[in-house]
Amino acid sequence: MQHILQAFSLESNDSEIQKFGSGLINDTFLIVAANEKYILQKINTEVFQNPEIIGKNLYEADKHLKTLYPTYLFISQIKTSDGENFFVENGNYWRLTKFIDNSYSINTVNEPEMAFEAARAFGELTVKLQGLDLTKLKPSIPRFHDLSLRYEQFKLALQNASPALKAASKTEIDFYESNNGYVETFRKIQQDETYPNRMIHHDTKINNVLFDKQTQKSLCVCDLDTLMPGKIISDLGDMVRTYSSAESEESTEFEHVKIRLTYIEALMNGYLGKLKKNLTPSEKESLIFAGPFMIYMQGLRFLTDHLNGDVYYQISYKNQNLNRAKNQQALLEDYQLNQTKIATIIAATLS
Ligand code: NDG
Repeated sequence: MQHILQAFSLESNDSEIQKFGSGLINDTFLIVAANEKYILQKINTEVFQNPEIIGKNLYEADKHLKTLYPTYLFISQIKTSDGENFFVENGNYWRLTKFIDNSYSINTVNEPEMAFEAARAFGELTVKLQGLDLTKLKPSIPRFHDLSLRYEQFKLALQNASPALKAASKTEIDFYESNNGYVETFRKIQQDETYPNRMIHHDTKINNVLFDKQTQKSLCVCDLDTLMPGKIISDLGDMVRTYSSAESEESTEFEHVKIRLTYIEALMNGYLGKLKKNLTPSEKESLIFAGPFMIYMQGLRFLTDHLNGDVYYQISYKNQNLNRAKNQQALLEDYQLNQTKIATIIAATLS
């Protein structure tokens, strides 16, 4: 790997390289060279078929932030000695960034304060990127959070799956089909001209936030490959999905998969505290839909992958994607039971 480091003008004689993190998409390494720490990543080009788009989106976001908010911590791409965002070799795209000192990340949210901090960080990113010319940017994954597309993919998987596989997941198929009213709600938002696109992170899970070792406050967000124009329901919804659940999406203790209202309150306070002044009436109206939108879409994606024979999400045991779909179903059912209380929390946060 030494020549890769050299491409980024890193002194490689005394460098150390080790695998880093728990991400499932890209390959990530921690580099120590000349007493500085860096993160080197090989982009997964199955998922990101045009990495140059990531490079361009991050470059534009970085330029905007550096101009308007010079002290805001944003993880910049380090250019190669040829001035490129990636070192490309044999179709592999390598990207280098600085490692953020004094930071740590967590994999589960066990205190409402962490949910507040993380949500604040994602809200701040979107608020600070307001004003960036979105017409310069393209999606790094086209139609990534387009629920209509995800529903079409589910229908296609149903057509192609064997009768035995379908019979064994009939309860889940029925659940996701009978809740397809969410697809219609999404379509209305998509067609609403008063509903803006903003710069959205699109993967707001907790381990994409770096916390300060001393203060436990959020320092910055990371894993910026899906930072692209989108709707706020994507980021808010994925926080509801992953911070408010009492169990991770891998849990098979479905009876414990429940919404924790104190975490909803904390994350709403964190996110809307940053953004509420900027929201349009149509966005405010959609906040209650954010959680179900993302829970439903994620469950649908897991079930679709199960029906397709587990081609997208890595599995370590048979029926894991079906279990993930069941887990999301349990969470969505509990959200539906708590919807009135959640609406009250949102209204209080907005007031
Ligand atoms: C992956 C997905 C993300 C999803 C998560 C669920 C991509 C690029 O898995 O959308 O929410 O665990 O498909 N990312 O990170």
